[in-house]
Parts: sequence; C-alpha cells; structure tokens
Amino acid sequence: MKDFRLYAITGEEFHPGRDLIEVMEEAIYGGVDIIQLRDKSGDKPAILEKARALRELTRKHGVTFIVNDYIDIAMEVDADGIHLGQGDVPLVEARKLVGDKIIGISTHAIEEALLAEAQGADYIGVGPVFPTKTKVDVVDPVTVDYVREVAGKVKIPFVAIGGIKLRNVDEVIAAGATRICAISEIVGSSDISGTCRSFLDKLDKWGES
Ligand code: 3NM
Repeated sequence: MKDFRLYAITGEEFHPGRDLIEVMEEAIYGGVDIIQLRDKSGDKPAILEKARALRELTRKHGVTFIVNDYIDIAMEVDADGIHLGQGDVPLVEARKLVGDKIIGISTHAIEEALLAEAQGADYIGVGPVFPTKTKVDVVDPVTVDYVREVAGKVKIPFVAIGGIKLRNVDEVIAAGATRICAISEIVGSSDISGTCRSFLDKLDKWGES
C-alpha cells in the first residue's frame, strides 16, 4: 500500500450540524493520507451513500479510502481497503473476499499484531494508546509501551490510535510511531486543517531527529 502518516477516521458525533464530506475535505486540505468511514449506526443505506460520497472525495484528492465493518460496501464503492476489528470476519476469510485491496486490523496485544502480520495484513492499528470515549467496547489502554513493542517487533506498517491529541502525540512518536490516527482530535476541532498540519509538523520534526 501507499505509505501514510496521518490517518483520519469519521466521527459524526463530534461535528453535530456539520456536513461529513465538508469536514473530511478539511482534513484532506490539512494533509491526511487516509480516510476511514466508521459508522456504527447500522443504517446500511445511509452508510452506502456516505461511502459513495467519500469515495468520490478521496479519489478527487488522491487520498486512500478505507471502509470499516462492511466488506460489501467497500467492494461496491471500490474503496481501497477495509478495516477489521478482532471480532470481525477472520483476516484470511476477508482476504479471499477483497483480493489485493488493503486490509487493516485493530490489535491490542503483541500476539494479535504478530498474527495479523503472519496472515498478510497490510497494516495494523495499535491501541488504544490512551483512554478514549470514542470507541465504547474497547479494551483498557495499551499505553506507549505497546507502541514501543510493536515498533521493535513488527515489520508491516502500524498506526497508533486511541486518545491521541496534539498535547500527547510527542510521547507516542517518541515510542516509535511514525503513523498516527485520531478521530475526536481531528474531526471535533474548530480548525480541522490546522490540527492535521500540526500533527504532521510533529511527525516531521521527529522524523528529522
Ligand atoms: N479504535 P479518538 S481506539 C476507533 O484501539 C478506535 O483499536 C481504537 O478515537 C483501537 O481518536 C479508537 O477520538 C477510537 O480517541 C479513537
């Protein structure tokens, strides 16, 4: 897959009254490389419609587009890939369905990370690094220690996620993360593009040292 540094996930609860596409376009102007549609409403027709609109937007800007949970919707709109949770369709089954599309999977422990790598995941999520209210069923924070462990042992790309803010991201980068994902800090910001640029500046600064 095309490499990436800043990964934004949709979270409409953080921008009430603001249009999803407008919000994600601001994130794109701020420099995000990947957008994931994550929608837990269960309203499939609405999710399909959002997926179509985000596919159009991301294609226009050359940004990678990932769909969470719905492999069928990802295939229907020709997303670049899918993101799986540990409780979802097993990775090997998903691979049969999506062919060479990107498969990402959330991991919360090194055993899960190494298994995902062995089974051919294209990238893994590593988190939640810090406490987060955004994901309700998530495990306890894995802390930056897990980031450090993955950085030392896993060869495929990994993205740190969960409670990551501009004020605490330095710690995550210091532990070895070169790719960052955030929901509330990005889409809930009053200056979405500026927040994205600040994340990227921090990644750049650390990359030079
Ligand atoms: N997955 P925020 S944490 C969607 O650890 C998600 O796998 C996580 O939202 C994981 O940036 C998380 O607002 C929520 O904390 C991230």
